[in-house]
Amino acid sequence: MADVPDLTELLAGAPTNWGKWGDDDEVGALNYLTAEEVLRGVAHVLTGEVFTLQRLIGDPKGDPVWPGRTPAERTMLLDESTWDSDDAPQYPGGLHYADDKINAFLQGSTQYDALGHLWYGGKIWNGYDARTTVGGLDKASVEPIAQRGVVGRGVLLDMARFRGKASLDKGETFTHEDLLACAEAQGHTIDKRDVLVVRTNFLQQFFEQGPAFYEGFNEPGLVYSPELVRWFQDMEIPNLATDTIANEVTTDPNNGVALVLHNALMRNLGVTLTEICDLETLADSCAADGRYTFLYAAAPLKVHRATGSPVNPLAIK
Ligand code: UVW
Repeated sequence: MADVPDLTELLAGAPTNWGKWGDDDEVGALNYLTAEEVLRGVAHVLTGEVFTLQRLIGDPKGDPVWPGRTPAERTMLLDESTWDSDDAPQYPGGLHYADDKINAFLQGSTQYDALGHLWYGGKIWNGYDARTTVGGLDKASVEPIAQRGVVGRGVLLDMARFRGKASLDKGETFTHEDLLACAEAQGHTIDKRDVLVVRTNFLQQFFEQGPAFYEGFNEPGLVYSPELVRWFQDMEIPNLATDTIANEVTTDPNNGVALVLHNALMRNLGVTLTEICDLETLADSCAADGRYTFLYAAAPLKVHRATGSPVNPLAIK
């Protein structure tokens, strides 16, 4: 990989939003989602239909995760069989109850990335020292994102339908120009401060292929260019949500670097990333009624110092 550039080299001189919201900011471009933006989103609620965008944790069909991570495991701790035992606790009145717990990657399932989740060159979002991640994120964890919530106007960009495919292919790329063309074909614009929700349906291949899905792992998605980064900055995009595991083409075909946009958008511009969404029911609805805009609302869990959090985002039409 000798000729693969380092991210420091590739993104030298790339724009950042560091300092834009103060030296102590931890939520980045979510600052764009003001009360006015919430009301702009609410104006797109016309029928009251609610779509939940989380994948099922513990889905018997499987649980796609980034290579090296494992799917969440749910363990039953108390159930009716527990209460047959002589050692079972007794509660007045004959109370029985069931308890369980999950052991889950906070970067697994449908999730929000904290802005400090990844980095290059020893600095995370806003210029904080990457040593602040040791033992847990002291800066730019998911906690302040969860504290404020994420609400605004969402737009679905159905790249799979736009390209006339059931799902995009391994390593297939698209640009912000393609997102704009997709929106135009869908009959709407992408406006400043929209939450972008991009459908590839690539994870259909996970459910069809099983473990073979991970061979030569290279998800489709947006691909880095200086113009794309400038567009995200100028459009003040607060949040990019997709139905892939990592929101962008895994390995940039132009330079061989992994997850360039996590760095160019999240670390540098403070754009939050929402991954592994299930957009199928929402996409069918949008295709049927021709309405691709909605109120987007998400409340990641408040987990102290965490790199991310499971979430069940809502799209309300
Ligand atoms: C990595 O952390 C590598 O990816 P993601 O943000 O998709 O969890």
